Amino acid sequence: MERTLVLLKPDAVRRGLVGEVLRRVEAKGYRIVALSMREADAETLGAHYAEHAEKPFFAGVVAYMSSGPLVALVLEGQRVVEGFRSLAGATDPTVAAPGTIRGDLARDWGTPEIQNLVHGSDSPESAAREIAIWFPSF
Ligand code: IDP
Ligand code: MG
Repeated sequence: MERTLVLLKPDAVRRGLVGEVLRRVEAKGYRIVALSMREADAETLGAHYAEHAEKPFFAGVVAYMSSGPLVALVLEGQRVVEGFRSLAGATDPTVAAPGTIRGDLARDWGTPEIQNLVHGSDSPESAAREIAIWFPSF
């Protein structure tokens, strides 16, 4: 069975949207097989966003992701990697399609980093790598 790593980012927790996002995931039919609220440290975020380490927005993203508690999840289901990306919508919330998590619930706040409520692994290979970072014993 396929799995994906999802993060409900600190803005989702701050804005009281954890329940709404979990509702959408469960309504879609995916199974939550691990869930943990925590404050992410720099080492975890550096590993998680290693592909973006050289990008100009990297420091801003790390500051955003460590600005408060977040919720890490593992979801399970056929084609869940692709399916959760579809539920989440495009990276930029201003243009993310209505009906998606980012399209319905996120917006541009004028910050240098894009605040978009959720992360979802972009391939089964990324999911395996990211699940090992966030849930090493899983
Ligand atoms: P994704 O989350 O849709 O997979 P990625 O390109 O993997 O998007 O970027 C990771 C995160 O970094 C995004 O979710 C967003 O928070 C932030 N980000 C991505 N691109 C930019 C950008 O061009 N400017 C500012 N922040 C960005
Ligand atoms: Mg990504």
